[in-house]
Amino acid sequence: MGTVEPQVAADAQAAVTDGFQLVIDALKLNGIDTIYGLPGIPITDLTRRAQAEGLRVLAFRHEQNAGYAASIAGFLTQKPGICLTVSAPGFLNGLNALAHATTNCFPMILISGSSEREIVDLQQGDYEEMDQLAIARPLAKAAFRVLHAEDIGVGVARAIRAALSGRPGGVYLDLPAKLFAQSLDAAAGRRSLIKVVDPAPKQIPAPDAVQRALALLKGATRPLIVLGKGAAYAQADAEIRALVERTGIPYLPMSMAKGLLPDTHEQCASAARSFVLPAADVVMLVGARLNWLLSHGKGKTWGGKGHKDWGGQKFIQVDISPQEADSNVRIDAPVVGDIGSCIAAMLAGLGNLPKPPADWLTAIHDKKTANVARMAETLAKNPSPMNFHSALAVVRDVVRSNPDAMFVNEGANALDFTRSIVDMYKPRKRIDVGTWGVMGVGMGYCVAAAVVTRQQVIAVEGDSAFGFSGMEVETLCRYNLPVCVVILNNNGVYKGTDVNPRGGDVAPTVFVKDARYEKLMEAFGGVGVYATTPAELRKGMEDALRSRKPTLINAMIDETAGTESGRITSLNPSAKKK
Ligand code: ADP
Ligand code: TZD
Repeated sequence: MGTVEPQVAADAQAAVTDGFQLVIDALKLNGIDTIYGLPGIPITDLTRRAQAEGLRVLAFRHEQNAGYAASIAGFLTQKPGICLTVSAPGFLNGLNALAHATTNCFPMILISGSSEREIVDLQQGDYEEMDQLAIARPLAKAAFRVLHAEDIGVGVARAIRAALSGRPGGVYLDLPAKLFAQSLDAAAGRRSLIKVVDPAPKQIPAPDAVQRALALLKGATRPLIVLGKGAAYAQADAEIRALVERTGIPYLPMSMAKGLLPDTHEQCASAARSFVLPAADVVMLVGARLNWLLSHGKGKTWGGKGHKDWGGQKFIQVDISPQEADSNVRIDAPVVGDIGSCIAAMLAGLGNLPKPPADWLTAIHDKKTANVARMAETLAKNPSPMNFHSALAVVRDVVRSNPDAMFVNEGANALDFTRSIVDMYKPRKRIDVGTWGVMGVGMGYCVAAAVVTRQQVIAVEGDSAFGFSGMEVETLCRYNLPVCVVILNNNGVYKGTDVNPRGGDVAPTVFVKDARYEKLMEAFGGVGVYATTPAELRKGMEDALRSRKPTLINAMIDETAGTESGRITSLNPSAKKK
């Protein structure tokens, strides 16, 4: 498609508008300023014209990464992240991220161009023919198609409202090719647009639900608060901090809730997780689901006898979704509403709640102290070759000195060790594999984190994890983003030591040994660093943060380090048999 820029200016004054223009106008009217996408038929001109109209259009090398960027932009901003793709294959590439957004409760809109409806529906073999709406629907919170230019305003408004209201999620918006060229009287076009009013209305909890929860807390002798990424998303940081500090209840942050209060906070029980979960008598979940990441609220993790047995805890669950309670175990006090309103209501009703009994706090404190001391010993070692711990001791220091930096993390061991070793100090700094434990979010997240927050970004990546989005280092360089990628390179998936007993091909978990990932970054003008010692890693990271140049540090670590599947070996059927 040829460039249409002169046309843009002409149309601005003209009495007619078209589908392209109305999509852009509808997004702008609703405060959307960034599109993450990949051009091609039929949306190439949409990307050009959006850019000409002042939207930031970030083009990726693969739609999946654009989609992950959009999803995390939604999490960070409470505005739906927009991913724009071409039809069929581009749409399918973006679909993974759409499902990811829905699963993780991130607001996102996947907008895909699609082929001619008449041909698609008769299955006559159109260019990139696919019934995209039907395919997206089960993976999205909502899915819409717009056939007429005068309905674009409604379509965009419905997509925004669906993505943001209640439990946020991924929304699909199907825009057939024909739509873009349709023209419409400009005044009628303007009238057809909708500026969404109050897209995520406050949901005030019922007073009796709040009372029920407070009564449970009052009767608790070993209370615990679990903060999830819903709490981070809600941006109710002051209320959450006030509740934790006024009640004096120990809290456990889930991975992406780390930093909501600093991980170094005296009430943080992360370093005593395996002690507090089974020992607690009343657990208040705030924006966290009792899914696999919390062992479904039962079993040995929670002090149950067998793997499906209830541990005896009473649960309070603060969540915007009324359907979430009882999904795994009985919830004694569901508090349904948005977290800001729920926590504010609880604070208002708190009265003079006594602090938790001293023996509970002392027991946690002692466990923490012992575990932290043990970890400090491990971190102080300086083995050769470098291992996860000696490398992450460096990362921990650098993050402590740069608490505003965004932090992206994926891998198996590279994820689990990092989560427990690297403290977060501020809300919504840590973004990672989320509810699915998915590999591939890395570079997409880096782009969005840099663009949305304008802060430095540090990414700690397993070598396998990095590979899923590695080509986007070109994107980092193209937009000159201040991203420092650290690959903890142990030559394979989990580790690099598997051997094929029959000889021939290497084992499925093994990669090229000593792969020089840093050269990938150099190929596009960024800085590559090959680091074999903690000192080299530290220098590489500090230089990257100082220069703000896209940097990739290939941190070579012991290929025997790590365990199969990291900390979730128990979920791995073959490992279980062993
Ligand atoms: P984690 O993985 O950190 O444990 P989950 O993704 O399992 O967190 O849970 C997040 C929960 O937060 C979801 O159940 C979702 O409905 C809820 N949630 C998201 N946003 C809000 C909000 N603004 N107010 C209340 N609950 C929210
Ligand atoms: N594919 C996708 C999309 N997500 C996944 N989670 C996996 C495959 C399976 N998988 C994991 O769960 S972790 C992982 C894979 C392939 C990579 C682990 O290796 P790594 O990290 O190099 O990234 P460590 O530090 O060596 O464990």
